[in-house]
Amino acid sequence: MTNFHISHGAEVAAALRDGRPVVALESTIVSHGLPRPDNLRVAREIEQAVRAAGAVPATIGMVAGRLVVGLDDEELTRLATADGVAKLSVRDLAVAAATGADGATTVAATSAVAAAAGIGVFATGGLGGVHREAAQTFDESADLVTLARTPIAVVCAGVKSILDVGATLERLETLGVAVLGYRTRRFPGFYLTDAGFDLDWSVDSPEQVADVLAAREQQGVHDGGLIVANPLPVDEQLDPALHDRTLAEGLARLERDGVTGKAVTPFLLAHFHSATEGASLAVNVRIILRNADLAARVAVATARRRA
Ligand code: PSU
Ligand code: MN
Repeated sequence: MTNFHISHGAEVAAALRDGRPVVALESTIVSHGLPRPDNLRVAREIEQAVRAAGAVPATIGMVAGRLVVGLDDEELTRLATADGVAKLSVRDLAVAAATGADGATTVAATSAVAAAAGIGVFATGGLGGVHREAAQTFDESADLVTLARTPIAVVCAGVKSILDVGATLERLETLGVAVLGYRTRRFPGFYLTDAGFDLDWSVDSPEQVADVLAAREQQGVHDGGLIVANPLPVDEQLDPALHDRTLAEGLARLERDGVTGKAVTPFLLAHFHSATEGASLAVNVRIILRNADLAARVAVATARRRA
């Protein structure tokens, strides 16, 4: 019978066996979220940022039907450069494996696979969420429902303003996903430091996030995700006027071109990257590297607690 088990990169397998800190990373950001050719360079820089902070990076993706936790450089290059890499959410994983596809995992799929592999911390840029017009389209990212049932801490810079941020926060509350601001009580808006909404909780250090994770385990109430929202400093955010202009234009194009379903998010991200002539890319990279660093420090603090 064909073997559909998860494959582990050698370094990730050794780290998990020895209880050393590991940080999961997603591949949709690489294949569908960042423009080529920068995407491959950035994917490597993210892994480097995790290493620099003392953890082992485990980028997750699917290569010819093989679900890999800890892609090697050749596999990462393939997902960054090949044509026809599918965007895989949780529901797609088994179908893609059975049909031998190449695929990049979203936040939802990466979280589910990471948790199954025993990884408790995940770094990304922005989460998916409730899209604008969702009352008509029902377009809500599977990231939200997946985080409701997946025990993992996700370090991100909130959600992009391409989404309905208020509705996304309401859904996270309903779904039982805790949202902690990292040194802030305001929910970040990815390119923007502040998306305009208050948070109930703020944590000040990686150790405090590790305490929250330990408390959940000791309480026995830990089947869901935990979001650590890490904002960019104000002086590093995208110029708000440029942001607002680009967003309005992107939403108009979306409607004009009739883009729907899983193509919506990559379409809007690509619009930002081309319309801002690289400004949004630079901000995006900065966000991911900061999140990779913080996630690695959370993983280190968690591993120390367990040692
Ligand atoms: N938001 C971003 N950048 C991204 C994504 C979201 O700011 O690259 C990607 C993530 O992989 C996320 C996915 O899980 O898009 C959400 O897509 P959808 O809205 O189709 O669920
Ligand atoms: Mn969607």
